[in-house]
Amino acid sequence: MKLTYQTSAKSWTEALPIGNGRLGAMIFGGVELERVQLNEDSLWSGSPKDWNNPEAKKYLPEMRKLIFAGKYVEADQLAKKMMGPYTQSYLPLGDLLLTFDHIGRLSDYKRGLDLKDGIARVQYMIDDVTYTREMFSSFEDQVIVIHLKANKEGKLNFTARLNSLLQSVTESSDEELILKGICPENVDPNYFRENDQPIQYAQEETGNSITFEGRLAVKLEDGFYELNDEGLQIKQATAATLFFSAATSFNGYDKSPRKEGKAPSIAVMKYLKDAKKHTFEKLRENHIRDYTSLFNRVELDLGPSFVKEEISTDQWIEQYGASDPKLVELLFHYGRYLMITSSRPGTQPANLQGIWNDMLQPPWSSNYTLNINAQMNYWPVETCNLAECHEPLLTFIEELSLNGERTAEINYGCRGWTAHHNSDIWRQSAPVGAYGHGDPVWTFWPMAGAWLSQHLWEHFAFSRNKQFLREKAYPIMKKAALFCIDWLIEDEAGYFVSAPSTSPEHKFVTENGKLAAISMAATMDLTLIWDLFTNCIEATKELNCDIEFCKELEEKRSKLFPLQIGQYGQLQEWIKDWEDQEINHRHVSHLFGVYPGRQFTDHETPELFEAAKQSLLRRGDEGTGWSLAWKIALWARFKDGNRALDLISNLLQLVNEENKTNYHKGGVYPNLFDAHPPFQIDGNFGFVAGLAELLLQSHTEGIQFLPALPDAWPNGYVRGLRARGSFEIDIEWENKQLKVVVIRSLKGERCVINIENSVEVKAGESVIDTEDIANGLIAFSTKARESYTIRPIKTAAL
Ligand code: FUC
Repeated sequence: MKLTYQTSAKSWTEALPIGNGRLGAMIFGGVELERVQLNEDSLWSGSPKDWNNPEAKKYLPEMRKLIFAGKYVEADQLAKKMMGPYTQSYLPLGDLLLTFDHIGRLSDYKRGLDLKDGIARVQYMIDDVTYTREMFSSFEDQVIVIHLKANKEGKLNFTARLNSLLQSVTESSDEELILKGICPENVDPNYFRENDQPIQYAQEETGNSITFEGRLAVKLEDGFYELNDEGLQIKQATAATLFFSAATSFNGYDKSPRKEGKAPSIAVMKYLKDAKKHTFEKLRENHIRDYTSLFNRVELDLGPSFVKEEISTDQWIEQYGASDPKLVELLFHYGRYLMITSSRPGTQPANLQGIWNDMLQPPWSSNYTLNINAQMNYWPVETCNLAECHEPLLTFIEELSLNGERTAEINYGCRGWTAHHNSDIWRQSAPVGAYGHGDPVWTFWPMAGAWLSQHLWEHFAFSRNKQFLREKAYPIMKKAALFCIDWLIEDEAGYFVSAPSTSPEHKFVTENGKLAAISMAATMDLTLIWDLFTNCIEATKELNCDIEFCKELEEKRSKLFPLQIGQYGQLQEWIKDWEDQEINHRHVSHLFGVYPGRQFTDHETPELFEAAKQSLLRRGDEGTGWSLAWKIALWARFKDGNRALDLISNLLQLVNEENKTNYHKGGVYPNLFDAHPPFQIDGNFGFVAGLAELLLQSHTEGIQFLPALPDAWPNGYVRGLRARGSFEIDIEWENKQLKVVVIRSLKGERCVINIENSVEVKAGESVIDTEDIANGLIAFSTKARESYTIRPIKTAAL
């Protein structure tokens, strides 16, 4: 449950993250110089703007003609006229630098992050004085707290400074060091190099960008401090508590952060004033109570560790990787930690780097990438019992859908809402690409609304909260479906196809040997639309509403262009059996229907399920971080735990800053951040989801326990996972056999389990009636808040 190291961090991916969903920091743990790199989740470049492109509508009929005539390369060219601008960037707030007046011999250095209490610690000795630091970002008190201590009186002497890469100044009040600044009006993505000034500021008076403020205060138990505009000096103290908080003028995705912005000072001063009323111990207690209320919900034991001696986390990864079950557990718990620290109700959703970023032009703008990455971030939240952490994404979807209604109308003349490959804090919904710079293989993809809507449905499926479904989820899902209804067109045979259509980021080889992105009815479109229509159909039945609309969806779903199996036995990625641009391409978009979708199962669609497995085999076991994570989840659905563990081994390889050259080879950094490379947090979250999927699945009728347990984990338990139907589940196994399952029913729904053995189900001490239904499914009624124990019954033969 701990990440530990014997030296301070030399690079950012060795530093340790703390966060409260909004305020994040990376802690380097230096002895003479401690760097605490700071983030605030609403610190972005830009402001609301119109990115829709009315020209797109004009070109759509011509585009469709080209596609139906098989002129795909020409279609790609035309798509360049249908783009909008790139999104804005997530920005770094600054650094808190602590310079210590240490004179003497350094010994016994260690630093770490304890996942049990969400606190980062540094400890070392200078001669005979022991220095300790404890650091956390408190959700309850909205401050970053740093407690520093020397074990000899008056030995704590240091200076604290604040600085930022953004346009900013530092000043001081009576009690606080203040950092004030403004964000650029525009920051180009780092792959777009056509502007002399990729980072543009406006004059103070004319600007419309976000402004921000950070404040640092101190509370001393003894000694004294001096404060001026340069810094805060602590002298002859024994213990000190630093409080840092920050806020921005961001006031909603559709409001000018200048003219209609919030006043950052007011919020920050209040956070500090309130926090300073508490002792350090009280703040720590508040933090631990809040953090553990989420973190302690899930427990996991995959078997004993091979490591007996103390080992630093990076060496542990390097020497053992996934062969050590305890390291796999650590990566799992770390992913849950990262979710709790980067996404809490009321915050922005976790972006490509969660909330941690130290660059003005971070990779891919550290934005929301909607053709896999943002969704993957949220794959583990429902299964791993962190449903509250889903809230920022669900609110993001709602806001995006409002902008996306205008994009649907202006760009395509369609009803409903659409969004494309990228978004940002302003909820950009139109295609990106700087009006022709981007490649349609990624810019042109109007299916983000369909995919994101799955999250609304899943939040309902796991919670069974009908009010949420009625008031929040279904209206947005319905509008996403309306867009798809209008977007689909009938082909000559009467099937519905999407056109233009791409399979995210992967091109095919045309009949004349050219590479092209755009065609029609790519498998991913069809499976996303199937998923959305199916979820909407089920929603209308749950809510007993929209009978006619439900019929229309059923009718359209049955006439979606049929999915096909290609020459290699693979599930075809495109409408024709074209060769791949890259056989090992990192995206596996056409397998959406296996995971996270539910269209292909061994029982309902055995042939397509098998073909999907062939596709995955053809793609191979390599990939970027998130690609490996997706494959883990896919192998879980294919019930091959050993193959999934091979992929986990690929993911649990150490990537150092020096060997990040191989773009397609994932891994983890010394701080266990997932490496695309570069750092991208989706792989951390996708891995958590994939691991949970090895142990519990509930996407088909009948909850499955241990559907894909690897042979290497013969004994173990998992507690507190969640299944659809609002059940919380503990599973214990021995010699690869199910030993006991405990199901806590949260809403009193009927429970259906899918289990090979015959079982006995007990509520308390009494055996309850179960009903055998077809296909090895067993059902029983439950009462809300009651627990049910399921034990396999040993038959005579056993
Ligand atoms: C998509 C992926 C890349 C990367 C980027 C953020 O474009 O294809 O691999 O993850 O998002």
